[in-house]
Amino acid sequence: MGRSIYFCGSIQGGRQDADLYARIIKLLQGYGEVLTEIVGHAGIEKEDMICNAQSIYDQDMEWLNISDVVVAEVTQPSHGVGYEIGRAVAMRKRVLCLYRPFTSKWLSCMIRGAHREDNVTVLDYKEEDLPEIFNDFFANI
Ligand code: 6IA
Repeated sequence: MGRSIYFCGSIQGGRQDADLYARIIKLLQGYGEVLTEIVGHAGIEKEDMICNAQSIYDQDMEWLNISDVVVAEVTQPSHGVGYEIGRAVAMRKRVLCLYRPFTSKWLSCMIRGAHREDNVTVLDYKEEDLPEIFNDFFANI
């Protein structure tokens, strides 16, 4: 069995980076099964978001629980992504947070400051760096 990867990206927080999420998910699929493929889906509209929040929450928490590793794109601020990262840290998961510094968005100290050598990695990146970042990251897992 390959790895289970939980990918986090903004949904209700704003879909500006949805195409980037889809490209990241494609790369991650080279390293395991991405449980949260929906995060990269194009065309999620506001109407789709009027949904059964509790069942989505329960499903996502189950996936987070069984995942081997969590990868989060954190440039677009999102309550859900921050929550998922906090829960993943509490579960002692290996977490990789990816932030693009060359935008107008500021990264929360609660994400930046969670960086630890052993389990939480917070990286500034450019998209072209991702293949090398993922190669290095997954080589140690
Ligand atoms: O607060 P946000 O919505 O931006 O939080 C985004 C994060 O929460 C993502 O990493 C997802 O794992 C999770 N999440 C938030 N909303 C959903 C969702 N909505 N489906 C699955 N995971 C979600 C339903 C959309 C669908 C009906 C098209």
